[in-house]
Amino acid sequence: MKSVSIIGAASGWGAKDRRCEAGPESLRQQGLVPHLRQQGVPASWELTVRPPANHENALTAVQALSMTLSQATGNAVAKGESFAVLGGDHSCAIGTWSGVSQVGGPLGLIWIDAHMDCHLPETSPSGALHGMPLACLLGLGDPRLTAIGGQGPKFLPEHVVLIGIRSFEPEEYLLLQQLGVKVFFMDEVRRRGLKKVFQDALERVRNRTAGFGVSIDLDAIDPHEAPAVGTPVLGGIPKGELIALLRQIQGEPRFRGVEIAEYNPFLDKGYLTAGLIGELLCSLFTPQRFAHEPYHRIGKSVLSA
Ligand code: 6HN
Ligand code: MN
Ligand code: MN
Ligand code: MN
Repeated sequence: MKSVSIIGAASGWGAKDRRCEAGPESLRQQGLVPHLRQQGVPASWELTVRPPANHENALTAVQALSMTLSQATGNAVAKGESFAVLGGDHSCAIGTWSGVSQVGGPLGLIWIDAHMDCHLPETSPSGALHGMPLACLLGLGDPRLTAIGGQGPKFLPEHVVLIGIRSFEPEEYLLLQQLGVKVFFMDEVRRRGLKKVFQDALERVRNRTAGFGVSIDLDAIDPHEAPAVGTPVLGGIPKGELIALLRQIQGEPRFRGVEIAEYNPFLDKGYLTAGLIGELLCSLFTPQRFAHEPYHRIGKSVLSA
């Protein structure tokens, strides 16, 4: 089985609340890697990428971090490893997927989020860069960000699917519609069930691609179960349903890796969100023969050891 390269993305400059930059280090200290290993996942912490100390502004911070991150994910995939990028605000997606898209043929992407993250600098209400990464990956936005990993779009619109959307501005939806990107709103997830929606999503990202990845913004999940996010939106995906479906991807040879973004340890309640991150990773990477143990118990034992 492929080894799993864990890459921390300590990005906070893309969000209003910068404290999510502490997310990766907190997960590491909570014993995430020993836990994964205990669950049979051949994981190791490869590196944590950080913004340079002396950047001019949020954009140059995100640009520099994304460039380093794109090299890290590109290297992991080129070596035949799986990867898990742990953020950090969701602007890290620019780096993660720009890197992966450089290796092999066309790539598919499942974007699981409460938001569309498809603003241009001109349409963004907040100016926050974590509201723009998907537009950048589709080739639109500030040229300093769209040029990372090579000029131009990193995905074809028909190979990108969004799931769980319930908060967006009209301009980003218009953009996605014009491009022809499929959006599964939370309404549809509730009406048809996540299982059916996920099947449709997998079909799209597997169709005429060499591989696919999954980007999970933790705010896609209901805030009762994933409280440690900067932009919570009620009425999200139940974590149990998502975990059950991610388990289907486990062992799939064309699955390249995952990104889990927006973890802000200062907003966590006990081990709730950290534990969820452990469970999400186990659902994707634990070989079926291993028993699945709740992460929070392990986290505590590691901390008190
Ligand atoms: N995220 N659409 C809002 C904005 O300010 O652009 C919210 C973006 C949230 C982004 O959660 O990754
Ligand atoms: Mn979001
Ligand atoms: Mn997001
Ligand atoms: Mn677990």
